[in-house]
Parts: sequence; structure tokens; C-alpha cells
Amino acid sequence: MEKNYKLLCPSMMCANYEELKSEVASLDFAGVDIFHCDIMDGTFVPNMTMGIMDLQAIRKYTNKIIDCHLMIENPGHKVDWFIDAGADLIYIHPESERYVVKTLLHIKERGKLAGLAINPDTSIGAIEEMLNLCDYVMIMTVNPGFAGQKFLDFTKRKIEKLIDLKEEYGFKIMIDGACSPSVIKELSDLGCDGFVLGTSALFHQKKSYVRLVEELREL
Ligand code: S6P
Ligand code: MG
Repeated sequence: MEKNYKLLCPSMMCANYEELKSEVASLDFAGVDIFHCDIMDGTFVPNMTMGIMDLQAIRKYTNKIIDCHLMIENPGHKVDWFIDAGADLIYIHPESERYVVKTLLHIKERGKLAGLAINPDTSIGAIEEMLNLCDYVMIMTVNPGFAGQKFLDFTKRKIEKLIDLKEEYGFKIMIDGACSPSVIKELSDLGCDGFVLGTSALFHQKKSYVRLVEELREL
């Protein structure tokens, strides 16, 4: 992979569900890397979005990596539901899991990629012991639950801290929340690996997915 290659991850909760099959096909064709599926339980976050059946449908329509961003209380063995439905990469939140290491190990034992996603108010220190188990670490740059929010600038300090630890542990750094083209350019240049694309860069825009992905690659 070339240096500064950006992993582009469409946030599927922002897609047009009346046309889910063609949405997935068009995004796949445009060259996105990872289909990002936000799973919420209405308790850990004040919203509910996608579920297992959405995931199964998306799995049918693409061979690319599908991630599940689990914004649910006590993910524990519930990760199996999402792995069985076709997820390749599972993010759990340490804020909602009592046995983070156990669950990360379980994801890896099932042969899948394991990730931690952290809320804006969680520091890098809180996850440092678990970084050796992470294939991906995702920093939330908005409060989880909704698309279309404002980027929280103070999260940049911990993104820089995480970049300093990346070489040692070998995880990829992903950014989720208000990833606009300018944020993507800045953070990709700093050393972040991938970006969740919602309404700030990909969905509800006037240009085609092909064009938008091309422009993001050129940044
Ligand atoms: C929010 C969720 C995200 C959003 C994405 C939306 O809790 O985890 O994945 O879907 O951030 O992007 P945007 O560009 O509308 O903020
Ligand atoms: Mg997400």
C-alpha cells in the first residue's frame, strides 16, 4: 500500500435504504475500501440505526471489508451475531464493555479483525494496555449517535498521541465523525490511515460517488 493511502469507509447509515443494493454497488465501484456499519442500541447512544439484517444484505452485495461499529452496551458475545452476519472487522467501545481484552481476544479467535473505538472524552491512556490486541483504533471526533455533527477540534491532541504509538503496535488509525475533505487531508498528512465518510464528504452531495472518491484520493 502506498504511503498515505487513505482507507475510505462509507458510513452506511447515511445511505439511501430504498436503493441499498445499488448504493452498495456504486460505492464498491467508486473504489471505497471498507463498508462502515453503525450499530446502536438506544442505550449506549441515544439513537438506533442499522441492525443484523442490514448487515446481511450489505454482505450479499459486496466482497469488500465490512466493519461493524458497535455502539451497544456489553458487546461481549453479541459480537458473534455480527460476525455470523458477515462482518470482517468489529469495533467495540471500551466505555461499554467490562471485559475489553476478553472480547477483543474473542473477535480475533473467530478469525476477524479487532478494533477499539473511543468516544471524544476517552483518553489514549485508557486503552494503552489493549493496543497490542488492536488491528484498528478508531477515534470518534463527534459524540457517537448521529451523522451531521460538528468536528470536535480538541480530539486532535489525542490523535497526535495515538500516531506516536502506531509504529510500536502496528494498528491502523481510523477517524469517525465529521470527516470533511479538509479534515481528511490534514489528518491523513499527519499519519491517520482511514476515515468514515458520512454527510461531510460522501452522502447527500451533488457529485457522483466515483467523482467524490477520486477527489478524496487526490487530496
Ligand atoms: C456516529 C457514527 C458515524 C457517523 C458518521 C457520519 O455515531 O459512528 O459513523 O455515521 O460519522 O459522518 P458525518 O460526516 O455525517 O459526520
Ligand atoms: Mg461509526
